[in-house]
Amino acid sequence: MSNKFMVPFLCVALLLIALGLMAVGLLAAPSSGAVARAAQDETPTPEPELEPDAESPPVPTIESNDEWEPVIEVFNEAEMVLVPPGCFDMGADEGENSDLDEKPVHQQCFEEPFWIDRNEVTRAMYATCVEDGGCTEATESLFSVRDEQPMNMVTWFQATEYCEWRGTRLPTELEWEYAARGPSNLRYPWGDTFDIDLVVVSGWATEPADVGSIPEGASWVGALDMGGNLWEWTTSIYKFYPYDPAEFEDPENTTSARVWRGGSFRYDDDVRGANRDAVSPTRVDEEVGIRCVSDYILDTE
Ligand SMILES: [Ca+2]
Ligand SMILES: [Ca+2]
Repeated sequence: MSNKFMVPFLCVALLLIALGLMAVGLLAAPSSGAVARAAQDETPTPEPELEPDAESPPVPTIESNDEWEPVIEVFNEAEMVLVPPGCFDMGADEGENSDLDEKPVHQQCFEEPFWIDRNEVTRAMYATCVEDGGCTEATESLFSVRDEQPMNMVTWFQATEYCEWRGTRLPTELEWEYAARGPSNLRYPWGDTFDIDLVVVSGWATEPADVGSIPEGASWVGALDMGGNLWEWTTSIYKFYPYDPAEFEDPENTTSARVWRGGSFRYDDDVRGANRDAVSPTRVDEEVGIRCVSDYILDTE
């Protein structure tokens, strides 16, 4: 090619390259713009998070609560605490002011760790799910109105949908009780002795407190308000013990009463870790809220 043709050829080639780069820029623009908009959004849609994954380090099995230091991680903007493997005695016997449905005490073991929400789900967290289309509007509450108060007046179905929207699930009552009491089988999340200063209960509370208001009442894994503030929905079908997941857990069952755990701002000594209550999954109540759990190693398929 002579110089006479080389100059126009190079100009055309450069023009084509420039047009090509502009086209790539235009194609890229919408996604980067979406990222920018998402960053500005005050209630961004949680991005699916697949961590912890198979790279997560093994968690030791423990034999008493004091062998464990709380581990807190944030998944999809929610704080969760790690529950290590171990065994505990589920239920409560005579002499513990227990109810008939807590007997007999029976040992249960976890071979795998799991995550549980550090706090009850707040109104703000649930509102984000509604705005995103993952949850339906709840019935209005007279007692829980602030953003950081716990979400209540939700059916078991709404609680289930909320946790699934976050990529998590409701706990079984077995998981809930282990996270509240631990291998040391504590009577209350904070210890073996009732202390009204460590829990949001009747006697001083007339409405749910903002979540996590009493850090000193944390359970052995660092979960707050496990006793009191609001009862919490579990997946478990209400039956008498011993607990057996084959009988107590059935995702296809949408009619049987489901277990609540932890007591509420209207209760006193019933904030014991072994205490159980149960109602229809369609019930809405000022006293019941949501706490989610997640497997330690998430299924990334
Ligand atoms: Ca609670
Ligand atoms: Ca009970």
